[in-house]
Amino acid sequence: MGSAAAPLRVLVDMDGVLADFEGALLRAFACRFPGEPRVELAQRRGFSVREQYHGLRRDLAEKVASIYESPGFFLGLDTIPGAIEAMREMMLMPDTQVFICTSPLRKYEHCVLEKYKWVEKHLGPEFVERIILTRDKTVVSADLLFDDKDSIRGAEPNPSWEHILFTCCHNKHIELEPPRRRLLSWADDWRAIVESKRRK
Ligand code: U2P
Ligand code: MG
Repeated sequence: MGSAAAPLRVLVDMDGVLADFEGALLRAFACRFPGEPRVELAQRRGFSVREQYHGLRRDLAEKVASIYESPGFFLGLDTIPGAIEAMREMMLMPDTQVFICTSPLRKYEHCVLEKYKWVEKHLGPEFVERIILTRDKTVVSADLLFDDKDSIRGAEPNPSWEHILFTCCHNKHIELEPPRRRLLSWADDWRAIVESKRRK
């Protein structure tokens, strides 16, 4: 008896992968605190912007956090080049389930609503149906997770997905241990990564 291949499930992160969190943050910080030192995108290291600003000068941590906690910040993020086209194409691939998997800030007041609105604005209502909002991505089951965070930890020590590190200013200097893989941008061959996960 022939068995149909199970559909492939792909999780796509939001900030740093679909939405340009880092670019908007730097612009808004420079505008709101023009006299303060800032970290240019080429100097970004480590996932947490807050931590890097804390290292620069302790009180800058609160200042930079106040930017991404402000109303309008998440809704106003630009799209990452090629992201919208890639999501639309991925969604149309046969035997492929696409979900947006994103974590809300602990200070969730504006972030949660605005993440939903951003998805509706840039991708449309069919993608709003596909939002998974969680502080712990390890408990979500899938074949792939495209995410710019270099280390994704949570309650599940062995997540079902393969994490593909999406290159972003803060992670581009990290040398991955094999067999970990990167997607350099949406112009890179994400289709080949998706196809590589299909069960033969
Ligand atoms: O912290 C919750 C989520 O907000 C985004 N974030 C926050 C701080 C930071 O320095 N960088 C950053 O990207 C992330 O959202 P996601 O990538 O899951 O969409 C982070 O998980
Ligand atoms: Mg991210």
